[in-house]
Amino acid sequence: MADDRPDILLILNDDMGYSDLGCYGGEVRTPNLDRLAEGGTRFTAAYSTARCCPSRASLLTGLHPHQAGVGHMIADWGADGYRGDLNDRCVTIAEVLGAAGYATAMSGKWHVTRNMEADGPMESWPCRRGFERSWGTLTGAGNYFAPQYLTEGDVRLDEPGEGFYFTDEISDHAVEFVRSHHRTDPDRPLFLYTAYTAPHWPLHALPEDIARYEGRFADGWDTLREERFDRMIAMGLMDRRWRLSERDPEEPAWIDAHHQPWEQRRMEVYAAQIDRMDQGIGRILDALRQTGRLDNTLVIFLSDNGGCAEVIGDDYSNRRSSTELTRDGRHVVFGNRPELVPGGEGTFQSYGRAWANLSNTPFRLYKRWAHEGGIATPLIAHWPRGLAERGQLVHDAVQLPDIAATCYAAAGASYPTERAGVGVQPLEGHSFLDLMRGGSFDREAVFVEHEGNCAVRRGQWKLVRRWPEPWELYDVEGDRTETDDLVPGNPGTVAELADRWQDWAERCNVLPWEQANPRLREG
Ligand SMILES: [Ca+2]
Repeated sequence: MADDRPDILLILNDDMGYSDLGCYGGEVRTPNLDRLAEGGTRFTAAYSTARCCPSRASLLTGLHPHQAGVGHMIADWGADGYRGDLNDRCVTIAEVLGAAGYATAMSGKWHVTRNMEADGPMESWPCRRGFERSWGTLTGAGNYFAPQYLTEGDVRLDEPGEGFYFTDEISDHAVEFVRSHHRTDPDRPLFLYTAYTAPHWPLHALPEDIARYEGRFADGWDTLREERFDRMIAMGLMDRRWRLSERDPEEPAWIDAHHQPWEQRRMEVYAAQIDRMDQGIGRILDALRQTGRLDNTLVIFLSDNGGCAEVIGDDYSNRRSSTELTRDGRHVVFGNRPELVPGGEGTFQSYGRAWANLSNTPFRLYKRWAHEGGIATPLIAHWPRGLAERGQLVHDAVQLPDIAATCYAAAGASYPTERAGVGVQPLEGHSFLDLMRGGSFDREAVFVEHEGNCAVRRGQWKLVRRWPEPWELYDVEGDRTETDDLVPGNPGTVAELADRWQDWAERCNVLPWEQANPRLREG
């Protein structure tokens, strides 16, 4: 008898702002994601945990990041919440769905292990955490034309040659996983995790994609932020009562910006990186359509954190490899230098704070912080056979652990109590399938901690702090863009939410940042 459980395609991308996609009000051409949005559901209040590693650990396990052992990045800081590796008391979506009979595959970026060397421990590599097939990088960011730590299953791969562009390779491997699965085992459902590095820095894109955006950002970040916000209101993503946050006070008005042609070029390359990803997503969807599988596939798309304000300095190479070369032997030049044209493999730059401010329109702050600009992510879900609603918006707050729970509910898979004889922590997420079918959602609150930046969102309130500053309080129903701090008039609400955040932190292995971070602890 044919198995009628859905395939699940989980697509994550990297460091993209809340409103870059066309279907979230942005300038980037994303017809494939826009079609998924038209035929499915967009969430307007979905939350990540502000950075690559913790977000991925939470997404993959249905737990909060510190519970999975990846409360910060991939270094072992000597405490349970900060091991830099998925621990033995969590299970990945691939492990749970694999045990339920799914075929499992992943293409792209892993970034939840501290062990990346071929002769070291592999316990938390994709192939040891439930994926039957995997291809991609074990690490975080890197050169799109020659990424480091490329791995297929248990095997580390050689440096790629001419014609390699990482985004295309991630798409092509995902397509191949769909096609080969359908050839060999068509009746078995497939779980495919596709994790793009786009549009994380460096600004590396293909000339034909960059050309498509020539001049598109010439009006500058101030005008473009206003235009985005207007489109978001017209689309129903934003409430008319909310105010566009002020331009980042550290950045100049566009009319005062130096090096405008270079500034435009940075954003053109960034847009091209997202555009190329969308083209690849189109090819994966085509493979599912051509094999007759798309109608019964649950596709989920999201970003791992908000737009990124990090600056690449001239000395950046010292932190990684001072001898990084292009494939034809030239030195890669690091640094956001206006005399260098970004896009090709000879440069290594980022798009900078002002453009990240546009990416996160209408919100404040960026990747790393728990304000909306750091943690609000687009989230699209599409499943023609399972979800009747088309083009709807869901405004309820959801967060990363809910993705695993939703996958388990769609697959009818049960969450285990143990893994290899060790007790597994209870699932933290809640399935949002009912929410997409017009039902309600039973959640106490959304909780976040990253580098001492903390947030709790419950009902109309969000309590948030920027380490080491004090708490701020916002009414997210009346002021989602966090422009009016209500701490002074609401001491009871502040105390109650701060207590709830503290209870959550203690339950989930979160340490005070001064205590977690070895540099602060020992300094
Ligand atoms: Ca990221």
